[in-house]
Amino acid sequence: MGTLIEDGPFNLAVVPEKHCLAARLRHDSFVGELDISQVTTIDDIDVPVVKGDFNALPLKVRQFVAKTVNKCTPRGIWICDGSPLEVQEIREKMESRGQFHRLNQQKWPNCYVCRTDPLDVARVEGKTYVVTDNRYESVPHVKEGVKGILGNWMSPEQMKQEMTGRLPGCMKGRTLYVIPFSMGPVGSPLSKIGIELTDSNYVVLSMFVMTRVSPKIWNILGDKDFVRCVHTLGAPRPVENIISHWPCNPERIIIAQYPEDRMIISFGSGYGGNSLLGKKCFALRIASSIARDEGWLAEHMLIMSVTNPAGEEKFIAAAFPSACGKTNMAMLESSLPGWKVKCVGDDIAWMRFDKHGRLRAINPEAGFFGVAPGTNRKTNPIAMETLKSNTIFTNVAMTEDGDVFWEGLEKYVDMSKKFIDWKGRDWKIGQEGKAAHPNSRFCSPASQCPIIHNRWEDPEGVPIDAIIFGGRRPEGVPLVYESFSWEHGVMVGAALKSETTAAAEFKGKQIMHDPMAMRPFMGYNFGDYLQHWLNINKPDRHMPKIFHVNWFRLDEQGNFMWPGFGDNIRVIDWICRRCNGEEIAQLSPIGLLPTPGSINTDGLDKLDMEGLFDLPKDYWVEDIRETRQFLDDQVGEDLPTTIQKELQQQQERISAM
Ligand code: OXD
Ligand code: MN
Repeated sequence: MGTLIEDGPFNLAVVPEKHCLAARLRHDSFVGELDISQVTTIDDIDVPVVKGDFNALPLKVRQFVAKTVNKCTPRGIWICDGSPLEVQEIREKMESRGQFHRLNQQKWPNCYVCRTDPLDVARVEGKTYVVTDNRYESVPHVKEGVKGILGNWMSPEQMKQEMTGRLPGCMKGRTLYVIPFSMGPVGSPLSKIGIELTDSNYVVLSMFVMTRVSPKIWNILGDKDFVRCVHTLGAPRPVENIISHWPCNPERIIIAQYPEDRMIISFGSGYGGNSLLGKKCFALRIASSIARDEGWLAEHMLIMSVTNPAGEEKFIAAAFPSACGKTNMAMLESSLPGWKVKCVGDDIAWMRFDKHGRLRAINPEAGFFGVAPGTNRKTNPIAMETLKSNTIFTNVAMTEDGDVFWEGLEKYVDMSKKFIDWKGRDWKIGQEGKAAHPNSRFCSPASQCPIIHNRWEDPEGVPIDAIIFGGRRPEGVPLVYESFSWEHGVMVGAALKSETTAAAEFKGKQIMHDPMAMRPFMGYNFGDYLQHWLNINKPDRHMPKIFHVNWFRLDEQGNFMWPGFGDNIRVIDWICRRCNGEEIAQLSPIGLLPTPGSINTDGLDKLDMEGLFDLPKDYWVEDIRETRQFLDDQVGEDLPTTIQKELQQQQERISAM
């Protein structure tokens, strides 16, 4: 039995009973001794409210706060309103405590640098768990003896133990901030509400940028459900040996997603995706699970629009593993005259079909949390414009006179100045070690992006014409190919691989599988996820075409074969023309390749186009063998038969090459 819910203007979805609110909140591992059903006013809890009106909050929020307060024992409660005044107040406090370093305010208005403990610099995938009663709700049946890499599962009982060992008193001496936020435009039928409780003021200011924080949330909440997010640095006061004024507890980090309860508890890290819970934890892990139940998609994808010189606009959603240049692509500056690119989002897409069968996408976020190193006026001039004001920089370097610096800006900053590196030490060019951490970030409001699409907050979403998968593939993989069908495209996504980057805890360069670019962000069994992708293909829907791109192929000397960046528009042009049905594609064993000359290379220095599309047989024989093995090992019996068939057929085509 399910419950019929209205999920936006387009669809009615049947939500399985177990995912309805009344049946949920079973795994509440931090319920304390307090009987929360008794909490109705501030008099029922012991902790003072420093800011805001606790009694005016919806009852279920009061109870959620009360539970957390009871367990984590902060010294006060601060109910955020996200106003400029509040930002200023918190910022000033952070500056006076040495947590924020002011940049030259003439040049960088309202911009600050924050430095973290060097042990807290990236997402910690190994300590991130999906918690469900049944293990196979969360992760696939891996082959015996294989370590699964498509998510980590923990039982509610074990997670309760883990949390019981961590949460009691974990906010002692700190303020608990209550952040009401919307993922997606406030009030849009495609949006979802979250409440994050955190003891980190850095998280508060970053959430103000990355999500829509507003007291309006209390009014629209009504009897709607919300995603419960609890974040703690895990560093109760007094703390000894705080490094860079960044309290955290790296040895004890644990991040728990409870999809059945729509709840997140994150302990020990203040950094990025570990602590800004609206981002990866909610908008991908929890949302992908909600999306499965409600018949839509929550994906690790940028959203952009391109308009050709004839004025025809297309919207594209593109999935690339972390730090493969999604932000650069979303803000591409066309090298071809007459093309216009507009950005809707750079990291996450929520997509669902409307009643006309068009796939509509919104960007649930309100800001960019972009990797700084490598960003400059050549690689991403639009990002450089975007981050000029109201930006929180984390783990970048500074110059003595309040400029920011990171690797990639050498040509744009006076290198004779004195520098302070991301650890706060003196630094100069040529010395060993990087000035900025490779995963250092800028956190900037999306509204400041000079090419933000005027429909980026359209509550209806934008209509997606093409879906692109891509990764860093130094060898063997052509610049672009198109899938034969939706099913083949899902297989192409499932087979996605890329060279590892600094966004997570991995060391060294290696080609890693990152199916659908969702490996670190899966909220439920990856086999079921692929089946969900297959299921959404219905005869009355306009299914977008699916493509794969690789900007990163190297020649024998180790040089990039394709100029990339603004010239990627040439590939996008081909993709758009394919969406219009132009006959500019030819069959190959792995998909449809551009016919010779169909990619516009006018004005480019001589390129080895043949080399860019070469399919070395040995490479592909091994690639498909390895991919099948990977999916067999990792997804096992959960791999949909349709995908198994697609893999089999691809292998046969490659063998016959
Ligand atoms: C990100 C990531 O920060 O994917 O967007 O790691
Ligand atoms: Mn990302």
